[in-house]
Amino acid sequence: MAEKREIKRVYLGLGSNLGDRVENLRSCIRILTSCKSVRLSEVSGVYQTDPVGYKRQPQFLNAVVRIETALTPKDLLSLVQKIEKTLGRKRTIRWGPRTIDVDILLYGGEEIDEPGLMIPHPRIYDRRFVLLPLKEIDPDLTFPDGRHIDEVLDALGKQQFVERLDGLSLV
Ligand code: X6L
Ligand code: MG
Ligand code: MG
Repeated sequence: MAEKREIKRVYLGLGSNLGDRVENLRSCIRILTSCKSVRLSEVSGVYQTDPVGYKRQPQFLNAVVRIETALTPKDLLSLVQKIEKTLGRKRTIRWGPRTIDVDILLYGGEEIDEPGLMIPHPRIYDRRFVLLPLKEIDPDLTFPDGRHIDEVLDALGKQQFVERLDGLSLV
């Protein structure tokens, strides 16, 4: 018998700004639900967002999903990278346009700092395009550093344009 691992609650950030953005997000979720090692438990709405980082690129659609999984952080990273590849992600310019981006935002309450794998995702605290869909799923979320999601959002202000699109469901 293989060793049993604990099941962790994990939040993934999804983003797309190339091709059929809604279909890219839906395909990503469909692949996740087809994985035996993953249970999809929540899906946020869809947010249209101004690009952050490299600004001369199309607007993004962003969303957050919550999953329960026994995969290790490294195995989960391999899985999301495989999904990005399947959905046609090409590594071109840094912070440039992509068909799909899947980021591991939070993994249980853990803090992980390994080469190529930082959890919580290092830029989670200054991105409204991540924080707003996260809050939609879990309005009482607290981060591993003990801060409540509202504290983080209040500290950030409103500088990044983020708009929730009504009537658009990913599942
Ligand atoms: C200074 C320098 C300030 C760089 C910010 C921010 C870099 C975010 C990269 C930054 C900086 C990123 C998305 C995006 C990207 C997305 C929206 C990134 C990676 N991904 N903008 N920009 N949604 N709205 O998913 O997040 S590139
Ligand atoms: Mg990424
Ligand atoms: Mg990202």
